[in-house]
Order: sequence, then C-alpha cells, then structure tokens
Amino acid sequence: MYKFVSAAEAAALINNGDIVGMGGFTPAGAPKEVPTAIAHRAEEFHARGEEFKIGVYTGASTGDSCDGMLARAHAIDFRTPYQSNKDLRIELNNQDAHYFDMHLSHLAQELRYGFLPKPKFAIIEACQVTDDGEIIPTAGVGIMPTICRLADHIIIELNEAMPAVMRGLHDIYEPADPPVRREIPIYHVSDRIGTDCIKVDPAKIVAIVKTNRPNEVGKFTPLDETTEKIGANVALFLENEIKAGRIPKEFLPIQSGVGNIANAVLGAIGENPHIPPFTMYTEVIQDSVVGLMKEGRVTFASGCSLTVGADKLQDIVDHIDFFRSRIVLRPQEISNNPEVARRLGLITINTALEADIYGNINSTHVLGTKMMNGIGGSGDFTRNAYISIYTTPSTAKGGLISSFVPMVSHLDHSEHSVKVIVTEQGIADLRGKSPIQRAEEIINNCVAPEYKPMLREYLSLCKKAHTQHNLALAFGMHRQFAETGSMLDTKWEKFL
Ligand code: 0RQ
Repeated sequence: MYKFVSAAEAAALINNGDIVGMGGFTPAGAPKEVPTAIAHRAEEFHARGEEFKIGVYTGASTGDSCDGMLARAHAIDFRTPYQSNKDLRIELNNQDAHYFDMHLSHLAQELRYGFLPKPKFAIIEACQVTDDGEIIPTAGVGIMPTICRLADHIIIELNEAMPAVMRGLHDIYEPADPPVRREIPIYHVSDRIGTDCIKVDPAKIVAIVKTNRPNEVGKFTPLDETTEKIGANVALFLENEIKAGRIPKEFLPIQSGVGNIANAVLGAIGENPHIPPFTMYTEVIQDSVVGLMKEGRVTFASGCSLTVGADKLQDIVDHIDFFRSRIVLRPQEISNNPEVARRLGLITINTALEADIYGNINSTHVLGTKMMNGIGGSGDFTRNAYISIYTTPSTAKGGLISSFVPMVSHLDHSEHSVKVIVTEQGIADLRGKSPIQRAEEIINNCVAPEYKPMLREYLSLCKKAHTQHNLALAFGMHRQFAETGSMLDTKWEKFL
C-alpha cells in the first residue's frame, strides 16, 4: 500500500521554500539518501539560475549526507537547533544560512506552541513501518514524534542495515502542553512511560525509500595525556564527593556530553573502584558506555541516541535482549527534560570552549564570533543538575590560546549554574564562593602555568568591586590573539 520510490523521486516532492524536519539525533538515525537527493535537486535548480533553499529542523547534528551535502549545495535557508558539520559551519558563519542555536529540549515544544513555522515534511529513518502506521525509529529519536504529527507528509528511509529487532529500545512520549501539562512520570532512569513506536496516519506516509547505509558516526581520537588527566580528575572529584557524603553512596545518574573528553571522562569514572556501578540519564550514548555496560559498570542508560561506531551498534543488535533491558531511547524533550534532570539529581559533565575566571562558560563561539556547533543539550542539563561540571583542556591550539580568560567572549552557561570546572591541571570547586574567591580557585587549580601570572596581573589592574573587571582590558587576551595569533605575549599596558 505504501509507495516505494527512489531517493530522487522522494526529493522531487520537496520544493523551494519548504520546511523539513529530519529524524534522528546526531548522525545516529539521521536520514541520508533523501537529503543527499534534495542537495542534488538544489544544485540542478541553481544551475538553471533558479532559487532552491529549504528550512531544516533536526534533532541535533546529522551526518555528512544530510548537513554536509545540503550545505555544499547552498540549499539551507534556516537551520536549528545544533550542528557540527564543517561545511555547514562555513555557510552559517558566512550568513549564507540562518542558524538559531536552541536548547535541544525546547525545539519540539516550540514547534507545537507555534513559535516556529511547522514543517511541511518529516523525513525520517526507520527500521520498520507497519501497514497501520507504526514507525520504529533506529539509533536516534530526536524530534521525530512531534515532526511526524505536525508535518503534512512523511517520507521514510527504511534502513535494512538497522534490523527490526530494534523495536523495544525506544520509549515514545510527547508531553501535553500548558496549561494542562503534568509532571513527566519518570522517577527512575529506566522508567518507560510511552509506546515502543511512533503512530501516524498511514495516509501521511507519501514515500518510502529503501536503503542500507550505515550511520556516519565519526571515530574517536585515541586518549592523550591531557584527556586522560581530565578524566582522572573528574573521577577523583566524584570519589571525594562520595567520601564526603555530598553524593549519596549509591551514586546518582550521570549525564555526559559528546566528544573525546566526554568519552575519556566516562572511561575514567568506569575504572574508578570507589565509584559504584552507575546509571546514565543523558542525551548521547557514546561508545564507552557499551563496554561499561558489558562489564556491569553502567547498569542502565537512558538517552536520545546510540551515537556509536558500526561495530558497537552491531554488538548491540547481536545481543539485543541484553541491551534492550539496559537501554532506552527517548525523544529529546524527555531525554533532556529539565524537570526530570532536576528531580533525578543528575551529575552533569559537559565541555567548554572557553571559561572565565569567575566561572562563566562559552560552549559555542570561537573567540566570541564564530559558531562552532551550538549549545546542544548542555544548557538543559547544566542549569538543572545536582552538580554541574565543566571540563576543558587548559589551553587550545598548542598553548597559543588560554581556555581561561578574564571575561568570556560569549556566554552560554553563567556563573550561577556552573559548580565545578576541571582541566588537566586540576579541579576548581566554585560552590559557595564569591567572585574573587572563584577567580583564585580557578587560577590556582585550572589555568595553565604559563597563563597564571597574566590572569593574576589582570586582577591587580581592576578596581575592587563585587565582580572586579577592567572593561578596557577584559578582552585583552582575545585582542592580542587577533593581532598576533597568540595570547601568550599579552601585555596589559598595551590595552590600557
Ligand atoms: O579546534 O579541531 O580546529 O583544533 O575547538 O575543541 O578540544 O577538540 O573539544 O571536540 O570536545 O568539542 C565545546 C565544541 C568541544 C563541544 C565543544 C578549538 C579546538 C578545536 C574543538 P581544532 P576540542 P571537543 C551534549 C552536550 C556544546 C554542546 C554540548 C560542544 C575545537 O563539546 O559542541 O555540550 N559543546 N552538548 O582547538 C578557540 C578556544 C578554544 C578553541 C577549543 N578557547 N578558542 N578555539 N578550541 N577551545 C551533546 C549534544 O548536545 C548533541
């Protein structure tokens, strides 16, 4: 009864100015064939001198066959809420695509509230579609339930590389909207509160494209001395918190961000014998979790996606009964839900690009202006954590940039939400400290040795105040980098 078509035939349904919502979360479960075909369609239009751009909602980042292809074809009018593709980054930093950076838990509800135009098409990946409109997602859920409900038409990539045994991994639940919303009834990370599929009106499914393309999940770079030390410092901090009785001895669920540092941190927590087996309430379930689960160190993981390499995904599929009882994949407004995060008491661990001496965090803008990826879920979790931890190497670009500056050049997470900062140098515990005490704690424990005198001198050039700053100098290190390509030779008197 469904129409099975080629990717090009499905893409031909999409026209200039259409708004599309993509399924999946990170490259996990993101559509691949149809976005690529839309990019080719855009190129054909552009070659004829005709306009072709679409608005794109996603769960988070996608793979290169979606964001990369569409960006290189200059086919994106607007894009939200998160991305991490180098070609798309160029488009949006050139203002060739309009990007608005959103908390990931907000997108689905803002679509329902009508704050953002509703998508005409939902393009999603599934491992199974039944005749009565039950859709089983694959490795990522994202905003799928909402876009499938709001969109006029649904295009499905039926991915035969993702077997139907994945049914049962997902827990699909959309909250009601205010004024009738109730609490999200998740009281333990493993609670299932919804259905195992997305149910749609079959008449809305206008095309199904068969594929067997694997997810485009990147490989981790091997641990180096810096990431290993950061991981060990986070584990040490948590061990000491348990010993001090500030974290209950049965421990609390962990949320951990994406990337190499996050992977190293999880590995270090897993190896620490003083930390008991633990659960995760997080958005992205990364490679290290699979191993930790098999060793019994992670007992349950709730997330929005299995952003793991092909070998790890195969391992999960091969041992599906084991993993189905230990993993649940939820829509991002539930995996990242602030109300649930606060109630479950999450220990949140995310990565900063830049921090300032008072504990404000920049996660998104390189040197204050260029968008890196986006805020992702870091704000959903940080503000509502039991204890929020930020990790960063103390320097970037081989030491030419200090990750710690007098004032962040862009603010994502404020001093009010950030409790602990960890680098390879050590741990800054900011709880219960005034701004000047926080500055001392950060400079003494987290800043690279070569930048400590510079930041202490900065403080000496500020008039005493609650949060002391010298506004003529606050961006002196950034200005020095812009002029010479290094913060190392910053001389404050030059900017006075
Ligand atoms: O650039 O690769 O060109 O050298 O920034 O830095 O150290 O490799 O860190 O890959 O872990 O990413 C914050 C971007 C960190 C990520 C961020 C340069 C550095 C390098 C990357 P090069 P690293 P990572 C849940 C949680 C926001 C969303 C979030 C992120 C590049 O963690 O996107 O937390 N976070 N989501 O050289 C200039 C500085 C710099 C700098 C680093 N101070 N100035 N450049 N770099 N510090 C996940 C989701 O929401 C899906």
